[in-house]
Amino acid sequence: MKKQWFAAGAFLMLMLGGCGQATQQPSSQQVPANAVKVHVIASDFKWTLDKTDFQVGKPIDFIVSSKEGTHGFSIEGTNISETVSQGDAPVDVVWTPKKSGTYTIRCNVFCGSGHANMMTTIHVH
Ligand SMILES: [Cu+2]
Repeated sequence: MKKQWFAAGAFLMLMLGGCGQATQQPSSQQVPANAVKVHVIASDFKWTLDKTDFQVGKPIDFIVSSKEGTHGFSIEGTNISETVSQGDAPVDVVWTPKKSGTYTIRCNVFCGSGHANMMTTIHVH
């Protein structure tokens, strides 16, 4: 009986460990109330954003979805990386820029002939 409880405990620890890792994913981040919302739509082979100018220190909530294929939403120079597939619910990706400048959003999941050029820029002021 004791052995079974130990096994159950070990299993629970593994589950909790897995959840701990999952919370580091942008998709499960809490979206701050003051975040600026921007809709991002991935398609073959471009990004469509309804906003491209942002402010230093103000959280951005990228609401990312794909209307065509599977793509990787990443921002160069950051650890932001999220895979989105056609048919999936939109994913919240929260990023707070610390420095002004021009940032490149790039696809980091191979998606076909136009993959290498699947990028766009945003501006942080
Ligand atoms: Cu791609």
